[in-house]
Amino acid sequence: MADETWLKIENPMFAFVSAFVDELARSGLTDVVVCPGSRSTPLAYGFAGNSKIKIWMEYDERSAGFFALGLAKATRRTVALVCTSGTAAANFMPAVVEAKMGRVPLIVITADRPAELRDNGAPQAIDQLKLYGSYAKWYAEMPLPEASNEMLRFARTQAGRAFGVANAAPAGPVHINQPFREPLTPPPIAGQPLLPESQRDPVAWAGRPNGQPYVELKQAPRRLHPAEIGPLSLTLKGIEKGLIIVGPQDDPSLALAVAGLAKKLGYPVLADPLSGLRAGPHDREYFISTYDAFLRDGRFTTGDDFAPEVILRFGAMPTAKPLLLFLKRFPNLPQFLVDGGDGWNEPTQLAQTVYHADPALFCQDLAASLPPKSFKSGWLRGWLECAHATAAALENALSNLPELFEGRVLASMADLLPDGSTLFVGNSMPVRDLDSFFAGSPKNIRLLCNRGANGIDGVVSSALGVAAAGQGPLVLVIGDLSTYHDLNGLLAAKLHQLNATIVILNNDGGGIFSFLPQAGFPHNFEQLFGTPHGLDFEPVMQMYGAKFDRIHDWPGFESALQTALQQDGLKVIEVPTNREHNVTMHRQMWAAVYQALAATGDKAVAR
Ligand SMILES: Cc1ncc(C[n+]2csc(CCOP(=O)(O)OP(=O)(O)O)c2C)c(N)n1
Repeated sequence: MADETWLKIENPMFAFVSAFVDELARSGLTDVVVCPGSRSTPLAYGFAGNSKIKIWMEYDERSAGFFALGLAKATRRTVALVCTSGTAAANFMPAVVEAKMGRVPLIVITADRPAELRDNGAPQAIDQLKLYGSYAKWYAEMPLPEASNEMLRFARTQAGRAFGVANAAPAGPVHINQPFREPLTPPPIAGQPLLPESQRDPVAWAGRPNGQPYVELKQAPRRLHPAEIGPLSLTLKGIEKGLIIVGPQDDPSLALAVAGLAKKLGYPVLADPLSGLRAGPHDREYFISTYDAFLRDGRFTTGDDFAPEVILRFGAMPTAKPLLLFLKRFPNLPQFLVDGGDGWNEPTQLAQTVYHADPALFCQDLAASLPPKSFKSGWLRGWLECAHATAAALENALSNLPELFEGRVLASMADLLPDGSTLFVGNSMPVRDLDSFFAGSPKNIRLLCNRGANGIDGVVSSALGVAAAGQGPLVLVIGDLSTYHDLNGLLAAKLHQLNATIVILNNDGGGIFSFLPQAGFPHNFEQLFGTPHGLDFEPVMQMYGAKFDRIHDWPGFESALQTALQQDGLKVIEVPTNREHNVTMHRQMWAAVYQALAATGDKAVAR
């Protein structure tokens, strides 16, 4: 008997679990992140017995959840997560929240005690029913495993359904709670003989022929009816001063579709760093990436030259605060929001119409209904002029800085990262600096961040999950508190021999708070917000087998990053910075932009 089949055949519990796992594989699951534990033994064996699914062992459930999230993000495929009963399951919560809000497909399978060991003081037993509340897209309490024809069909159905629901737009996490009664290891359970071969329904036991899934969930693409496109197209055709805004989203086909629509409409496109629009070989002529800087200028905060008459929005709410403030200045113009995942990403309360339609198809259909536009309007030229002037001013100001600057680290990634790499950024200032300073690149550089719930937790693990996908060089730029928060996550690099470069922007505390109004109240600021820790990361990084490099000047950073990108394994580059200087230098950057805009005079006026 082959190694893998002894689990499946000898024991009803394993026949049930194997059917479930087999069905996940048939549905398309390729990766599972498993955390150690006893109650989850049948699941662990079940996955180990399936050669189509790769097991990633992770030892800390909080990190494991984020590792699975990163792997799912990178591959754009569903990843399963398995843990034992008790607080192990509770530790998946932050990643489940991020997966729900960031629309990342996960199948979370928690092992549980049977009914007689619940709510009565049995060890390692907590209430796991609907543990993740509204953060699970779908929840199923499974029965105790049973190897009848009917129950094996049920196991297959639940697996297929879990996979289908996790993937269906909006993608997200599903939760399966699976009780097991002892014994949990393979020997046949007394009193539970397997069904005689002759009575076995072949599909229930071995699945549908030719490896087909038992059940599939098919979702029709959401496409607007021509009767809706027509009037919208007519409205937009008559409006010259339009803006397209693309927030965080993950459809790689949207960039081209938006570029096509923007050309037909003659509208500039404000592209969030997480929109997938800023980097890539697609046409970026109308895409603007420097708006976080120039929207702070008076001509946008109070002037009327750039007042739009219509707004078309795609993706989640953009990262840039100046953009939010700009939008709020124009509450009564038509604002159309397109959400392919039935969501309501509209915290401004300004939308006039929310379209639940596939964004790329929406752009294509709308573009097809519009005539070609052969000239650039004054409106469009004005916006593009601001963008170009800002990009040049920032480039100049950044290269003249005498000290290390966090923003320059993010700006430099466009040049330093090779084609095909992924840049993962932490929340707090890294994602904001990415927004402000990563101007764009014709290279394929994928920009990722956990922007669903904006947590500073699990960032290291998420990035290492991306590295595990093996899709090219992975660089993580992260703050020091976020690094500290997920030190446990570093083990993944050692366990799975991952190649990754982590750049820690170490300003000894939460640098973002120095930009907030709290900084104006110095009493207790350091204690409550600045939160310095004085940690030396070097010995910790050595513990995890990382190469560590603390750099002190800009040439040192560039050469350290270039070296790191050539090396295998985990490389950590620490960039020491100062929170107060960081604020001053950001203000210098904005001042350079204001000056450059003033110098453009009439050219940067949208008429
Ligand atoms: C899990 C979690 N806890 C707390 C916060 C609140 N928070 C936002 S930014 C921040 C400071 C982050 O510091 P660091 O990672 O060093 O980045 P920096 O602010 O220096 O850019 C904190 C505590 C959060 N977003 N998520």
